[in-house]
Amino acid sequence: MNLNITAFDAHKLAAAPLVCDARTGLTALSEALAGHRVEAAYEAEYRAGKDRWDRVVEAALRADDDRAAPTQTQVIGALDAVVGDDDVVINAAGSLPGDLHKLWRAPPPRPYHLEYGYSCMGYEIPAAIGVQQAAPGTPVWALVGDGTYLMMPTEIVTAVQEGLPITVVLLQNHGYASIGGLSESVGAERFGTAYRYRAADGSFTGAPPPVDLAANAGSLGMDVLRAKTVGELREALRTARAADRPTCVYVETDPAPTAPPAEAWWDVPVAAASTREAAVRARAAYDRRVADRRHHL
Ligand SMILES: Cc1ncc(C[n+]2csc(CCOP(=O)(O)OP(=O)(O)O)c2C)c(N)n1
Ligand SMILES: [Mg+2]
Repeated sequence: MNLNITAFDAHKLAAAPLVCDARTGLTALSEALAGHRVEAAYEAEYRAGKDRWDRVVEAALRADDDRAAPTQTQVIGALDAVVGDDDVVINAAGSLPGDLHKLWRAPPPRPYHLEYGYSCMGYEIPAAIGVQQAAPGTPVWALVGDGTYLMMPTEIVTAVQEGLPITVVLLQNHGYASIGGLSESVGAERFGTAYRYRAADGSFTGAPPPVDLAANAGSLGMDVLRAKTVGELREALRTARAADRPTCVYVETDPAPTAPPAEAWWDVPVAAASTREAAVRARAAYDRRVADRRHHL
């Protein structure tokens, strides 16, 4: 079901369209579904599946070695252990939305604000400013990838000027890990998605250039905490949460994905006319998935 105020969008992706205001629509749906129960067998199957997934999440978030560099999923795990019921976590773009979608635990009332409609890089810091203004005294966390940070760090200055104690958790993996993976899946082999020097063969697989985003955040007025290990990260997150100034927690992570696979398929069309071997293979795989698609209505 696609609930949207705009008919054009409500009809996207072969969903059942419900054209109305979000709050009104959800209220009406809740009323219409009052007393509705699914079959007991379905409910049992659903609960068992959810329990299985909870164990997967638990394993993905765990970090047993305090001295090791954290993976991206362990950063999410460290944050999960630090946030309170009222903390607001904000994210929009990169590989984090997909990972959070699978792994972030948001039991009510824990607020969680994921802008995945446009997934607009650069949304996170201005959003954190807005949330912090609306909820003074509440810890607000903007989760920001390095590519996203480079696109729009400048509103940090506004947070500093306004004395808003937001925390930016900056995940440095030297490139567009998400677009790298996506481009590989459509046969485009990660072209131009790493912030690395060119190697002798012309590929971007050299060392990362000497770009220091933590120093950049500091130069814009933030307090900066650099975390190299899981232990340092936990400590930095706790310090940031208690801080009364805008604070950046900077952590290096590996670009290789560590989140468990969702086994979902994303309909991203693949070039049909390309003669590149990787693209031809990707197109054949795409055509198979399209043929498997079922409409439920
Ligand atoms: C304004 C904007 N431009 C382009 C994109 C497409 N895009 C989505 S994720 C991404 C790369 C994000 O890189 P980073 O923040 O480092 O996250 P990572 O993929 O490494 O997790 C790009 C270019 C976007 N979502 N928003
Ligand atoms: Mg990145």
